[in-house]
Amino acid sequence: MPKAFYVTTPIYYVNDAPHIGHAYTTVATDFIARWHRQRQEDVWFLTGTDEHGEKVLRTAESNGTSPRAWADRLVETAWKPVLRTIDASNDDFIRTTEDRHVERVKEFIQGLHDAGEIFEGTYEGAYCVACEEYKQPGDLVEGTGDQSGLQLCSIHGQPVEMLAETNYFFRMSAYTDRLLDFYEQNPGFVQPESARNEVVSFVKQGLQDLSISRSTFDWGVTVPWDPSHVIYVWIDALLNYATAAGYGADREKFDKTWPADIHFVGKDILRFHAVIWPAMLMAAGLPLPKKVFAHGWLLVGGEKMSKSKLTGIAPAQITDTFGSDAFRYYFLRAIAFGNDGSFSWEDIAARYQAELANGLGNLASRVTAMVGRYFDGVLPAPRTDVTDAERTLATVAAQAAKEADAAVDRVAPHEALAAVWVLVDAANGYLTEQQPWAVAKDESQRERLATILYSSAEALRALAVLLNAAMPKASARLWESLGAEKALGSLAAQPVGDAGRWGQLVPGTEVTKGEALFPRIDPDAQ
Ligand code: ME8
Repeated sequence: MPKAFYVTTPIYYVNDAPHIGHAYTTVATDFIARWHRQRQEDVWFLTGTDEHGEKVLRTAESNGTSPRAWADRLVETAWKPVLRTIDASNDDFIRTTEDRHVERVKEFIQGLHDAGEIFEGTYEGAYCVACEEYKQPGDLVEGTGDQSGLQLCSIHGQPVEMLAETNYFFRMSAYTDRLLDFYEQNPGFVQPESARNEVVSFVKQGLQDLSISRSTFDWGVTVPWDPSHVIYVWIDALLNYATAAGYGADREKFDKTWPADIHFVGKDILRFHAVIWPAMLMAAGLPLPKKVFAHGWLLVGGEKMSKSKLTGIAPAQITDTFGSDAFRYYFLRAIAFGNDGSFSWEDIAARYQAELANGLGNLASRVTAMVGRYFDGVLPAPRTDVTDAERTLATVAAQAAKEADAAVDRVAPHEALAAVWVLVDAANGYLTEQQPWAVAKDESQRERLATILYSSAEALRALAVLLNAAMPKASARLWESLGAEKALGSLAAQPVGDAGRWGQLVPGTEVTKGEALFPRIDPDAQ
């Protein structure tokens, strides 16, 4: 049985509603999932919510409700709907409060206990509730102003709390060398390079044992051998990737999906995924994920978005104006994946106008309108007068397909889209040079006109296939307007590796202009 290509997003905390930072990770994961499906691979794409722990508990309490009721509300009114807003094609959605997760987490932890990987001990240290993590002195900064004299978490800028607890610990220190060997033998495990370097130098300092239970509150998975403790939320959360894949419950599904091919995460949670998670899996004797990719921060006004600072933007604020395709395109194209990137309304509006409306949209409407006007909406056959201009366009299409596919293997969506845009620009340039509207005036040039329009339609066909992962709605509409469904089958069934093969559209097919792919935006709407 061939293994499915398995990709994940983090499971997000339900303490608040999603903003564009969360949507960014999910869109990138979705793009990679859809691209692999377009390669005709079997893909399994998981997302979900992280519902236990002190952070969610405190939020629920301050809203005068139970954590369970709070989580139910946020999942149904915010986290699941946002997936539709951004057109995510996830195959499953896991909640850490579901039985299928809770029961398997208990079994996993019991297994580590039975294997002697867990011991009882005490720990005293600085805890950041926003991170749900004990902090090392190097992770803290001195407060200033109102907060002077306080130690702050360097990620959240909030004061840490001193905690002292008798807890259960995982012997993570025993995994320092094994992890370093693993990173050495699997140089692509942590990406990008900067993230890998950070992880390796962190582990080289030597790992401490990890506190994996809490006894000061009870919102979590009960420790099976000691019901007065709940399992530390991060241990519980990381296991979602296994429990959703059928670990301990569905052997066939687990064998088909495990291990994950890429865990997509933001750089804030890199260490959990690249250090703690593989150590847990080593202790349990399970195969390790193939890759953890940590992307950068999405910045608004130069700062990391934060709900508390009110810089958090809900995805629907953007999709209501620009649509989900433009949302996806913008974040995938404008930010070099792995680096920090800034969002601004001016930037998305400018790209929408230049690249989507004027670039791709205009190309599609010009070509389909001319087939309508000059050939009664029936795709003409190319003739024998093929020139270098057509040959060049065909070569550009083949090159775009090849380069985009290679960029996806490097987990570089921005490079994949840049490669595809070379074809958008080339096709627009081809029309400008060939001037089919002028050629149409000369009745003796009907054959030339047929060749130009067939070739332009072929570029659009290739674009529909190559853009389906980034902009599924626009690509489906383009496919429909080319009449390609009848002649070539569904868009989903077009292998991406074949997108650049020239001459697939069948002459005689009905072509329709349809609505603009990217309509003009009312400048006052933002
Ligand atoms: O950490 N820029 O959940 P979380 C880019 N439950 N990405 C951002 C972002 C920003 N400004 N803000 C958030 C958790 N993200 C845990 C995960 S996984 C087993 C458990 C994205 O709700 C980014 O992917 O705090 C980041 O890692 C994630 O949201 C954190 O989501």
